[in-house]
Amino acid sequence: MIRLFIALDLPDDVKQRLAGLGGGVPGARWIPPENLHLTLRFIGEVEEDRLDDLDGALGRLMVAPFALTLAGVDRFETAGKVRALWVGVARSEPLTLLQSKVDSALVRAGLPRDERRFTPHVTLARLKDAPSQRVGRFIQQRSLFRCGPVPIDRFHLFESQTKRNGAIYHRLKAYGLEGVEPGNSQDRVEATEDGRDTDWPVMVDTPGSDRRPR
Ligand code: 3AM
Repeated sequence: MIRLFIALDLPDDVKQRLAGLGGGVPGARWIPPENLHLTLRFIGEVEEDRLDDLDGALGRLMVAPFALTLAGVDRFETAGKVRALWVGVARSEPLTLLQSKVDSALVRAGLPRDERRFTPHVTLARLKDAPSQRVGRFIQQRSLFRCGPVPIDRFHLFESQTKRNGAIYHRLKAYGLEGVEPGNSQDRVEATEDGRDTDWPVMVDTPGSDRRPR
Protein backbone atom coordinates (compact mmCIF):
# COMPACT_ATOMS: atom_id res chain seq x y z
CA MET A 1 0.00 0.00 0.00
CA ILE A 2 1.04 3.55 -0.64
CA ARG A 3 -0.31 6.70 1.00
CA LEU A 4 -0.98 9.49 -1.47
CA PHE A 5 -2.20 13.04 -1.74
CA ILE A 6 -2.42 15.67 -4.45
CA ALA A 7 -0.99 19.11 -3.73
CA LEU A 8 0.46 22.28 -5.11
CA ASP A 9 4.11 22.71 -4.37
CA LEU A 10 5.12 26.32 -3.77
CA PRO A 11 8.07 28.36 -5.06
CA ASP A 12 11.03 28.36 -2.67
CA ASP A 13 10.80 32.08 -1.94
CA VAL A 14 7.15 31.65 -0.94
CA LYS A 15 8.03 28.72 1.31
CA GLN A 16 10.67 30.85 3.00
CA ARG A 17 8.22 33.68 3.58
CA LEU A 18 5.68 31.27 5.05
CA ALA A 19 8.29 29.64 7.26
CA GLY A 20 9.20 33.12 8.48
CA LEU A 21 5.71 33.45 9.96
CA GLY A 22 6.38 30.66 12.44
CA GLY A 23 7.27 30.95 16.11
CA GLY A 24 5.81 32.16 19.35
CA VAL A 25 3.27 29.41 19.96
CA PRO A 26 4.18 26.85 22.64
CA GLY A 27 3.21 23.32 21.62
CA ALA A 28 3.50 24.09 17.90
CA ARG A 29 5.50 21.86 15.59
CA TRP A 30 6.38 24.04 12.63
CA ILE A 31 6.43 22.52 9.19
CA PRO A 32 9.90 22.77 7.63
CA PRO A 33 9.86 25.11 4.62
CA GLU A 34 10.62 22.37 2.10
CA ASN A 35 7.46 20.50 3.15
CA LEU A 36 5.01 23.39 2.86
CA HIS A 37 2.32 22.71 0.25
CA LEU A 38 -1.34 23.29 -0.54
CA THR A 39 -3.30 20.05 -0.48
CA LEU A 40 -5.87 19.66 -3.25
CA ARG A 41 -7.03 16.19 -2.33
CA PHE A 42 -6.00 13.65 0.29
CA ILE A 43 -6.18 10.19 -1.26
CA GLY A 44 -4.97 7.95 1.54
CA GLU A 45 -3.76 4.36 1.23
CA VAL A 46 -4.10 2.66 -2.14
CA GLU A 47 -2.57 -0.44 -3.66
CA GLU A 48 0.52 0.42 -5.68
CA ASP A 49 -0.97 -1.16 -8.78
CA ARG A 50 -3.58 1.64 -8.79
CA LEU A 51 -0.89 4.22 -9.53
CA ASP A 52 -1.08 3.87 -13.30
CA ASP A 53 -4.85 4.49 -13.31
CA LEU A 54 -4.53 7.52 -11.06
CA ASP A 55 -1.66 8.83 -13.12
CA GLY A 56 -3.60 8.38 -16.35
CA ALA A 57 -6.62 10.25 -15.02
CA LEU A 58 -4.57 13.09 -13.56
CA GLY A 59 -2.49 13.46 -16.70
CA ARG A 60 -5.54 14.11 -18.85
CA LEU A 61 -6.78 16.96 -16.74
CA MET A 62 -6.98 20.33 -18.50
CA VAL A 63 -6.69 23.55 -16.48
CA ALA A 64 -4.82 26.69 -17.51
CA PRO A 65 -1.96 27.97 -15.34
CA PHE A 66 -2.99 30.67 -12.92
CA ALA A 67 -1.75 32.72 -9.98
CA LEU A 68 -3.02 32.75 -6.45
CA THR A 69 -2.56 34.97 -3.45
CA LEU A 70 -1.95 33.60 0.02
CA ALA A 71 -3.76 35.69 2.59
CA GLY A 72 -4.37 35.64 6.32
CA VAL A 73 -3.80 33.02 8.97
CA ASP A 74 -6.34 30.75 10.61
CA ARG A 75 -6.74 27.50 12.55
CA PHE A 76 -8.33 24.08 12.38
CA GLU A 77 -9.98 22.82 15.52
CA THR A 78 -11.03 19.31 16.44
CA ALA A 79 -13.09 18.62 19.54
CA GLY A 80 -12.53 22.18 20.75
CA LYS A 81 -8.75 21.96 20.46
CA VAL A 82 -6.65 23.83 17.93
CA ARG A 83 -4.81 21.24 15.85
CA ALA A 84 -3.27 23.26 13.07
CA LEU A 85 -2.33 26.78 12.08
CA TRP A 86 -2.48 27.65 8.41
CA VAL A 87 -2.20 30.39 5.84
CA GLY A 88 -5.29 30.91 3.74
CA VAL A 89 -5.80 31.66 0.08
CA ALA A 90 -7.63 34.63 -1.42
CA ARG A 91 -10.70 33.50 -3.34
CA SER A 92 -9.51 31.88 -6.54
CA GLU A 93 -11.87 30.38 -9.10
CA PRO A 94 -9.03 28.70 -11.03
CA LEU A 95 -7.92 26.98 -7.82
CA THR A 96 -11.47 25.80 -7.10
CA LEU A 97 -11.74 24.56 -10.68
CA LEU A 98 -8.45 22.71 -10.44
CA GLN A 99 -9.46 21.09 -7.16
CA SER A 100 -12.79 19.93 -8.51
CA LYS A 101 -11.17 18.60 -11.70
CA VAL A 102 -8.61 16.71 -9.64
CA ASP A 103 -11.40 15.23 -7.55
CA SER A 104 -13.41 14.27 -10.66
CA ALA A 105 -10.33 12.71 -12.26
CA LEU A 106 -9.78 10.59 -9.16
CA VAL A 107 -13.44 9.56 -9.16
CA ARG A 108 -13.05 8.49 -12.80
CA ALA A 109 -10.06 6.45 -11.68
CA GLY A 110 -12.26 4.66 -9.16
CA LEU A 111 -11.83 6.60 -5.91
CA PRO A 112 -14.80 7.88 -3.90
CA ARG A 113 -15.68 11.57 -4.32
CA ASP A 114 -14.27 13.82 -1.60
CA GLU A 115 -17.40 15.07 0.16
CA ARG A 116 -15.59 17.54 2.41
CA ARG A 117 -15.70 21.21 1.57
CA PHE A 118 -12.43 22.39 0.08
CA THR A 119 -10.74 24.88 2.40
CA PRO A 120 -7.60 25.91 0.57
CA HIS A 121 -4.76 26.38 3.02
CA VAL A 122 -1.07 25.84 3.64
CA THR A 123 -0.50 24.25 7.02
CA LEU A 124 2.18 26.07 8.99
CA ALA A 125 2.16 24.05 12.20
CA ARG A 126 0.58 21.12 14.01
CA LEU A 127 -0.43 21.99 17.53
CA LYS A 128 -0.63 20.04 20.73
CA ASP A 129 -1.92 21.69 23.90
CA ALA A 130 -1.16 25.16 22.61
CA PRO A 131 -2.46 27.95 24.87
CA SER A 132 -5.47 29.46 23.10
CA GLN A 133 -4.41 33.00 23.98
CA ARG A 134 -1.09 32.54 22.17
CA VAL A 135 -2.84 30.95 19.21
CA GLY A 136 -5.28 33.84 19.04
CA ARG A 137 -2.47 36.37 19.21
CA PHE A 138 -0.52 34.55 16.49
CA ILE A 139 -3.50 34.65 14.16
CA GLN A 140 -4.40 38.23 14.92
CA GLN A 141 -0.86 39.51 14.43
CA ARG A 142 -0.67 37.91 11.00
CA SER A 143 -4.17 38.69 9.80
CA LEU A 144 -2.88 41.12 7.16
CA PHE A 145 -0.33 38.69 5.77
CA ARG A 146 -0.43 38.51 1.99
CA CYS A 147 1.86 36.79 -0.44
CA GLY A 148 1.34 36.81 -4.15
CA PRO A 149 0.67 36.54 -6.91
CA VAL A 150 2.12 33.03 -6.69
CA PRO A 151 2.35 31.45 -10.14
CA ILE A 152 0.89 27.96 -10.32
CA ASP A 153 1.76 25.96 -13.42
CA ARG A 154 1.69 22.40 -12.12
CA PHE A 155 0.41 20.17 -9.38
CA HIS A 156 1.96 17.09 -7.84
CA LEU A 157 1.12 13.62 -6.73
CA PHE A 158 2.82 13.14 -3.37
CA GLU A 159 3.53 10.05 -1.36
CA SER A 160 3.38 10.46 2.40
CA GLN A 161 5.34 8.04 4.52
CA THR A 162 4.15 8.29 8.07
CA LYS A 163 6.87 7.96 10.68
CA ARG A 164 6.63 7.91 14.43
CA ASN A 165 7.49 11.60 14.70
CA GLY A 166 5.76 12.82 11.55
CA ALA A 167 5.76 12.13 7.83
CA ILE A 168 8.18 12.19 4.95
CA TYR A 169 6.88 13.46 1.63
CA HIS A 170 8.04 12.33 -1.79
CA ARG A 171 6.97 14.14 -4.92
CA LEU A 172 6.09 11.23 -7.16
CA LYS A 173 4.93 13.06 -10.22
CA ALA A 174 4.30 16.58 -11.56
CA TYR A 175 1.43 17.47 -13.89
CA GLY A 176 1.88 20.62 -15.93
CA LEU A 177 -1.17 22.86 -16.24
CA GLU A 178 -2.34 23.76 -19.69
CA GLY A 179 -5.66 25.13 -20.88
CA VAL A 180 -7.89 23.40 -23.38
CA GLU A 181 -7.12 24.38 -26.95
CA PRO A 182 -10.01 24.32 -29.42
CA GLY A 183 -10.24 20.94 -31.08
CA ASN A 184 -7.49 19.56 -28.88
CA SER A 185 -9.33 18.69 -25.71
CA GLN A 186 -7.89 15.21 -25.35
CA ASP A 187 -4.32 16.41 -24.94
CA ARG A 188 -2.50 14.64 -22.18
CA VAL A 189 -0.32 17.03 -20.22
CA GLU A 190 2.22 15.65 -17.85
CA ALA A 191 5.76 16.31 -16.88
CA THR A 192 8.16 15.17 -14.27
CA GLU A 193 10.18 17.53 -12.13
CA ASP A 194 12.65 18.09 -14.92
CA GLY A 195 10.07 18.09 -17.70
CA ARG A 196 10.74 14.59 -19.05
CA ASP A 197 7.97 12.12 -19.70
CA THR A 198 8.68 9.01 -17.71
CA ASP A 199 7.18 5.84 -16.40
CA TRP A 200 6.74 5.10 -12.69
CA PRO A 201 8.30 5.72 -10.34
CA VAL A 202 9.78 9.19 -10.34
CA MET A 203 10.94 9.76 -6.83
CA VAL A 204 12.15 13.08 -5.56
CA ASP A 205 12.90 12.92 -1.90
CA THR A 206 11.97 15.73 0.38
CA PRO A 207 13.55 15.72 3.82
CA GLY A 208 11.56 14.49 6.80
CA SER A 209 9.22 16.71 8.70
CA ASP A 210 7.30 16.76 11.90
CA ARG A 211 4.00 16.53 10.07
CA ARG A 212 1.30 14.31 11.31
CA PRO A 213 -1.89 13.48 9.47
CA ARG A 214 -5.01 14.93 10.99
O1 3AM B 1 -2.33 20.13 3.71
P1 3AM B 1 -2.54 19.64 5.09
O2 3AM B 1 -1.30 19.65 5.88
O3 3AM B 1 -3.68 20.31 5.77
O4 3AM B 1 -3.49 16.81 7.13
C1 3AM B 1 -2.91 16.11 6.07
C2 3AM B 1 -2.23 17.02 5.08
O5 3AM B 1 -3.03 18.15 4.90
C3 3AM B 1 -3.98 15.51 5.20
O6 3AM B 1 -3.35 15.28 3.96
C4 3AM B 1 -2.29 16.21 3.80
C5 3AM B 1 -1.03 15.47 3.50
O7 3AM B 1 -0.72 14.58 4.54
N1 3AM B 1 -4.50 14.26 5.74
C6 3AM B 1 -3.81 13.28 6.34
N2 3AM B 1 -4.63 12.28 6.70
C7 3AM B 1 -5.86 12.66 6.31
C8 3AM B 1 -7.15 12.06 6.41
N3 3AM B 1 -7.32 10.86 6.97
C9 3AM B 1 -5.78 13.92 5.69
N4 3AM B 1 -6.85 14.55 5.19
C10 3AM B 1 -8.03 13.92 5.33
N5 3AM B 1 -8.20 12.71 5.90
